Amino acid sequence: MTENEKEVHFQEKIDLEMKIEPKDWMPEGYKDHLARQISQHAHSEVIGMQPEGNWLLRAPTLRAKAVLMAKIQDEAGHGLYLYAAGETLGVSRNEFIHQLHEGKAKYSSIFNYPTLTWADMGAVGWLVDGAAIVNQVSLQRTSYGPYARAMVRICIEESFHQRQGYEIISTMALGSPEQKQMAQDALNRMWFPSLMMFGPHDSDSPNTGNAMKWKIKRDSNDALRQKFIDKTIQQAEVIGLSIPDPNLKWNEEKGHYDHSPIDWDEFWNVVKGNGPCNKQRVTHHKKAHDEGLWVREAAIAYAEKQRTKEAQTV
Ligand code: BYC
Repeated sequence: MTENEKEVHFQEKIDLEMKIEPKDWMPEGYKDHLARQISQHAHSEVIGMQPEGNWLLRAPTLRAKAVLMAKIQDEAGHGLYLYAAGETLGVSRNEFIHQLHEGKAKYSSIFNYPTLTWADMGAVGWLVDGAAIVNQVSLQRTSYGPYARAMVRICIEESFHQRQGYEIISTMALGSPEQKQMAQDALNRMWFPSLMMFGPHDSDSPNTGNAMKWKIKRDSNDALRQKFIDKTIQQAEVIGLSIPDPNLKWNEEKGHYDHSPIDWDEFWNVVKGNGPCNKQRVTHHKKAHDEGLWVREAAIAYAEKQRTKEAQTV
């Protein structure tokens, strides 16, 4: 088959809703696009452990601490599934991490905001994991098999994460006036950054065209953002919190809520590395990576020892 014929065959498979698997032929553009998005996604899961880790030692009860600990460990697991999916594209995990440290690979903008109070643990679970679920449910149908399968496992765990966050925020919202104020403050700070997680406005999203053609993405950034807004407003109402947007209004004709414009200057500023915590997050990741070298070396040495032993017993 010529390259052109291979490409036609590839697109036919995509159009027929067949999954692309690691050993299948795929255009270089498709491979690069996926490696970029999957690694960005994996880095987000792992960097996202930092803002929550900030509150582990200050959780108000043993139960809250155990639940938060389990959630944070899940995020590490998500990173692992995603790096493994990314490696099937021929890029090593070391290379992905090198790209993160060099500032070539991105991670979700939301994790460059600080977590200032315990109520932020509620807001992260409720809003950040809530936004992630909307995005990832859509990605379960992505065309690349290993990415789609990782998403299925991740989404199941994300539902627990969203619920643990909503439990924290509702306990505070329905608690004392001071606690309610803390919950409202967390919502005020996290609302717009959560909307930014879905990426730039469709008209400023250079990757969406190919992503939709190759069915890597099934819905556009704006469509998913709108879905998240519509479902989250009701959740805020139930616990008596106000979404910090005076222009939120149900639009009967569209069947969606209208909202204020998003501050895209703030978004790009954070994406370009100038958010409140960008430097702190990457510096911390580098430090943990360097300090964990001995663990990786020990694991490799142990695996090699086991292999040698097995070879000797055959
Ligand atoms: N932040 O053309 P576009 C979690 C970049 S973690 C930073 O629309 P695309 C959790 C974008 O990469 C789960 N950068 O891109 C963990 C591109 O730059 P490059 C987080 C962003 O790929 C712990 C440029 O802007 N979820 O749930 O079509 C605790 C133009 O954008 C962002 C994921 O990672 C952003 N928000 O669409 C709690 C989802 N948005 O790469 C919770 C996986 C855009 O060309 N990723 N950029 O240099 C995706 O679904 C898509 O990549 C996006 C962007 C929707 C984010």
